[in-house]
Amino acid sequence: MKLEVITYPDKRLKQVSAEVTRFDAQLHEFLDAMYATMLHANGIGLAAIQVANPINALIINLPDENDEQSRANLLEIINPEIIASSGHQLYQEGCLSVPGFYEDIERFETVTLSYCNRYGESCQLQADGLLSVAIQHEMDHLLGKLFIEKLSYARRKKFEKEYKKAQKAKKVS
Ligand code: Y12
Ligand code: CO
Repeated sequence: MKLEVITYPDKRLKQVSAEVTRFDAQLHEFLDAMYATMLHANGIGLAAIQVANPINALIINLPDENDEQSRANLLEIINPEIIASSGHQLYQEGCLSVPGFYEDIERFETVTLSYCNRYGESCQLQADGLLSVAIQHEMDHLLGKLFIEKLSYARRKKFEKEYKKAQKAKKVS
């Protein structure tokens, strides 16, 4: 099943997500629907809030060396917490909830994460590079934050103007 990805400036994206307490069939069905939705939209990461479900769940599926995404590489991350971080990196980010806009954002280079998998089992993961960026980007969604909130004042103003113009053009076409 495919779900609707909600887009900026939808206020639901500002909600703070709640802890997941039930690791049951309903959660598994929802995670499967998130994956189908993300692949259909050509995404590599998606937080539950982006499909209007404010729970602490996110998925990440980075392409492999052949530029292909597969379920074998799917990370399902529930109730995540960053327990260590170090360094800094700049990466050009995009978001399915902010279509058509990409910008360099500063993030930690390396993060260590504790989280649960879909069965409620405790897991730990250390990530750097693109995976680290994706984790930090998706975890911001769980706090109701979008990457555009990290832009400078001038860049944000320019974004708002360009985004509104693009939205208007989409409506008439
Ligand atoms: C690095 C930076 C950010 C993330 C978060 C996950 N972001 C995405 O998965 C973004 C996907 C995306 C896909 C788009 O659609 C196509 O390219 C066809 C897109 O373009 C439009 O919407 C026009 C924008 C973003 C992970 C790692
Ligand atoms: Co996003």
